Parts: sequence; C-alpha cells; structure tokens
Amino acid sequence: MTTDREATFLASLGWSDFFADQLEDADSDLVPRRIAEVHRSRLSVTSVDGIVRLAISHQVNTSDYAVGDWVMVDPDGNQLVRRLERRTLLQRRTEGRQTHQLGAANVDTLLIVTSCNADFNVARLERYMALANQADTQPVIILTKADLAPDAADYEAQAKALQRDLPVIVLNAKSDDAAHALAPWCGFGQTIALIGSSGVGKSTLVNTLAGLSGEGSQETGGIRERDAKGRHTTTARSLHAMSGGGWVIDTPGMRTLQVSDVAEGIETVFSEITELAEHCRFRDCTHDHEPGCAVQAAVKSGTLAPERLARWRVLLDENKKNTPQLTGPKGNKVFQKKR
Ligand SMILES: Nc1nc2c(ncn2[C@@H]2O[C@H](COP(=O)(O)OP(=O)(O)OP(=O)(O)O)[C@@H](O)[C@H]2O)c(=O)[nH]1
Ligand SMILES: [Mg+2]
Ligand SMILES: [Zn+2]
Repeated sequence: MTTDREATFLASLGWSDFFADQLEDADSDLVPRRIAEVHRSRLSVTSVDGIVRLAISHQVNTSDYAVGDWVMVDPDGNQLVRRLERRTLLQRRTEGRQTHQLGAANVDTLLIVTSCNADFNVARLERYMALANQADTQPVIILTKADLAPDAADYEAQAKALQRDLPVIVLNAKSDDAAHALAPWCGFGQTIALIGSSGVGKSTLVNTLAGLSGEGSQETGGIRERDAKGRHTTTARSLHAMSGGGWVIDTPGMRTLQVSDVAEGIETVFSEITELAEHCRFRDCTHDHEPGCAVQAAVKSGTLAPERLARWRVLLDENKKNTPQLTGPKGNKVFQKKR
C-alpha cells in the first residue's frame, strides 16, 4: 500500500531489511514511520508530508522512545501501534539509577563535536568515543571554529591520536564547505547524530547540513568568551533531512558523561594499550610495578604517553563502579557495593 514516492522516502530515512524482516501479517494495514521528536506527553514522526504528531494511548511512556526509532503506525488517525527493534542505540545510565536514558536510535555515525578552543578536552572525547563504539555507531570527531583558531592543526593532531583510524574533520560549522567535508557520512539512507558540550556549534552545523535558515531552522546561541561555555540553547533532540539525502539528529549540549556498560567500547578506544597488555609477563599484570610489563616498557620508551595510560585507568574504574555486576541472588543484576 506504499506508493513509490513513500518507498523512496522511507529508504532515504534508512528503512532496510533489518526493519522489514520484523513485520508480521498483523502489520499489513500499518505504515512504518520514524520518530522525529520525543516530548513528555507527545511523539512526532517524519512523513512525506512533514512532521506529524502521533496519537498515543495513556499506557505509552514516551521515555521508552528515542529520536530515530522506527515505529508502526495506523494511518487512520496516526495511531502509534508498536516500536521495531533497534539496530543501534546510544544510551547512558542516569546517574545512580538502574534505568537508561535513551539518546538516539538507529544512528550510523556519531559526530562528536568540540571546538578549537577551551572546550577541547581529550578525556571527554574518549568518553564519547567509548559510548559510540559500544553502540556500534562509528565515531567521527568534528573540530568546529577552525576559522577562529590559528592552531587548529594542533587540535587535529591531538584528536587523531585518540583512537586508531579515527576520522577527524576540522571545519567552520557556518560554511557550506562543512557539508562537503562530511559528505561521506551524510549520503542517502544514512543517519548521523551530533553530541558535545553546549556552544560547540551542533545546531549551527545541523542548519548547514540541512540547509535550514530563518523559520524552521535550529536556534543557535552565543558562548561566554571567558571559558567558551554555551547557554544550553537546544533543549530537545530532533531529526532533520540533509541535502545529501541522509538525516541528522541534533541533541542538547551535555554537561558531563559518566560511563557505564561500555567495557568493549573502552577497549576499542585504547586498543594500543590492550594489545600491549597481551605481552606482559603475568596474565593478571596491573601494569603498575610488575617485572616484564609491556605497558610500562612502552611508557619508558616514550611510545605510550603516561597521561593516556592514566585516563584509561580512570575510565575502566568508573565503568566498573557504574556497571551492575552479575552477582545477585539468581544472577540478578545488582550494583557493586561502593567501597
Ligand atoms: N566562527 C564560528 N562560530 C561558530 C562555529 N560553530 C558555531 N559557532 C557559533 O557558536 C555559537 C554556538 O553555536 P550553537 O550551534 O548554538 O551551539 P550548540 O552546540 O548547538 O549549543 P547547545 O544547543 O547549547 O548545545 C553560535 O554563536 C554560533 O554561531 C564555527 O565553526 N565558527
Ligand atoms: Mg544546539
Ligand atoms: Zn603489564
């Protein structure tokens, strides 16, 4: 019952066999839609005719839905029926809680945005990368405000060292050149999401990539000169069509990111250390004082920066502390007791 125009539209949104294979006979009267906005009491989806608000029953908890989710909808009255399984999900544990806060769903590439100024912080970038790796979403580092920085190349070199083969793009978010630089990740059917601190230029970049200006564009705000901090201008996540045929998700600026449940993601960021560790004399080497430690040897020879090793330890410890262990009765997930 889908028209050609609608089929092309769904494909541009990233509809694929992964989702089509989840359909059952009972879904034959329903249509797939993609969540564009999630608010406390309402959900909106994209359609060929623009953004449409869904009718939802009282039982629906909108916090179970993420921007980027695929849902099946009864076209008579735009009634939400059910959500399809996600291909990828960016999420984080709300501090001190068992539940996860949903970020964005079915994202192919996560643009981790920072600026060539006081916002730049390698430890924070490594956290975001662990999150992206864990969600099977490709991380790409974006360094904005290159037009204001005489030393952009220094920032670029530092960012490139944070993970093997990590793409790092230096740009001016206001310039159309930015869209060219990001074209490899913005093609037909591709979804990208932007995360980073407030004021780094996420919404500015969304406006450039989606060709938005005036009414209907994402609001942007100035930053405090002293420390480059933004004013939390964007308050909700939203999905926008890009000129290249893909889709982009804007998100509110993040204050802090505590890691949890990202052990594999951390291992990918710091793969040069975990590979060294395989050559330590002792299997349970703590890379601290043991003889025959390949990690300490790399530090001594200058191939591994001691700060990088220290940041790896901090992330591992924090992840362990925040991740439930399978130690409860009947294997229930419980938090490790704090020492
Ligand atoms: N010169 C220059 N200014 C930029 C660039 N990117 C962003 N800006 C400016 O930086 C300020 C903040 O940009 P926003 O796009 O609102 O930042 P944001 O990341 O969306 O911030 P939040 O919504 O608060 O999280 C605005 O004044 C932008 O015009 C850039 O590459 N070059
Ligand atoms: Mg914004
Ligand atoms: Zn060791």
